[in-house]
Amino acid sequence: MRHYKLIVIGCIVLFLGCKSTKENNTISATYKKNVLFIMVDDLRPELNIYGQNKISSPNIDALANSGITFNRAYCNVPVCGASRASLLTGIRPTSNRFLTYFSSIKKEAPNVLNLVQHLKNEGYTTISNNKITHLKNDIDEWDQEWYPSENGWRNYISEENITLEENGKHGNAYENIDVKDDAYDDGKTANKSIEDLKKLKKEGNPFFLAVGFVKPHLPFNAPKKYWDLYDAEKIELPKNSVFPKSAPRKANHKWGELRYYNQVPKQGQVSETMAKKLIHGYYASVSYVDAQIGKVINAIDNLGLRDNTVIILVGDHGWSLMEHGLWVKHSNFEVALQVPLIVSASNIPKNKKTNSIAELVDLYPSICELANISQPTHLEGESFVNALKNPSKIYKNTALARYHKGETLVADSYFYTEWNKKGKTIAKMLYDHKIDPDENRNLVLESAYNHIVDSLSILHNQKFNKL
Ligand SMILES: [Ca+2]
Repeated sequence: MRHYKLIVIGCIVLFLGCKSTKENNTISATYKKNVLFIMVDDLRPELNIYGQNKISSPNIDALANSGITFNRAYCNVPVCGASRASLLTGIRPTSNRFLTYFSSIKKEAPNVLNLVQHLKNEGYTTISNNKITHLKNDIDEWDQEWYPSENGWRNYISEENITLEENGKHGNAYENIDVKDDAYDDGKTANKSIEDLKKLKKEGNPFFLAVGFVKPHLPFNAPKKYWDLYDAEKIELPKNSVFPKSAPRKANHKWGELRYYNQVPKQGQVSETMAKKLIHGYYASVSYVDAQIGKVINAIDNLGLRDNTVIILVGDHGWSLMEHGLWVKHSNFEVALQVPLIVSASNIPKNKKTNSIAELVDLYPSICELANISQPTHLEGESFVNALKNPSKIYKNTALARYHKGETLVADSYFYTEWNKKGKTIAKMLYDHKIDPDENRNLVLESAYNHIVDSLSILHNQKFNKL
């Protein structure tokens, strides 16, 4: 027994001694995994890995081949600022928190231990490159918060667009000119991130490198070579390009974000020519950002960092490219709620997909578990690491999302949304993705589904009333 005690004391002394030596950096760096967190603004899962085969994205495809793709990942609110604030604090949007473009972590969750602060407390070097929070300086704890320019997000290069902007207007909703990748901000962001990785490797501290690419957010500005990947004649409109008669009016919106741009009509649908140009521009922007993602991941590989780095690629919400006659995000349809989510790490399977549901609020606890650090008790999501380790098993089958008063419950194949006002339900819609994956047939209007609507409504109230 005495011998055992001596060994324990010896180990404690050795451990404490280790903590004060420089070698401990190596030990903790091995134990605490690095995280490369790639957030792509407005990237919907219209990618080859989701069986779409319309967009050229070889680097995202390669990342998926090296890890797990979530077939069913959802944002908790389809608005940039609110979605990112929820993700980075690990708490859900509610009827009075994280609702808009301007949602602020500092103002709306000032006492919540955000992910960056937590990682920093755990000894991480934390860097934000370009758009991670929507508002600049909304998290004080970054070791570095870097932006490629001070000129705002729209980042035009053509004389026509710059002149429009100088005259107080928005430029066009897209730009196709023959420039190098780093003429635009995302190319600069990739270059900066590669330089960071070189420095971070030398320093040897565990790191959280958050890289926020701003395409394919409007305007769809991408170098010509990415536009040239697509034949404009072959761009197609979605099959359901008209707002469905059975959907409630509450589900409709005016896609105001797009209407600011030059030549976009202030009301009514865009012309077919413009619709196809917008879709082409979105595809080109995704291919452009895909190339930048590839550069950063190649740097991870070339620096020998892959084994000890978790790579996460995620979008902040979905996007409508004329489905239901709608554009932009800002709706409760699945196309605005679903996000791409890929995780690659040395200790999880490769080239697999999971149908287990993930929500963006689950990222904070999942990052903690993947990085081997503690999970704060305030977190409202749950770690999806089990689904990474065993992708064929369903660990979670529900998700919650809200857009203003519209509250969506995803439960298995059902997508059920309610709008409530002063305690009364004023509109609802239900889609069953087994029979209607494009959400064109509102089952609330069909009596055969009354019992399902009733039970989903009860579950919806249970889930949302807790928030
Ligand atoms: Ca966004």
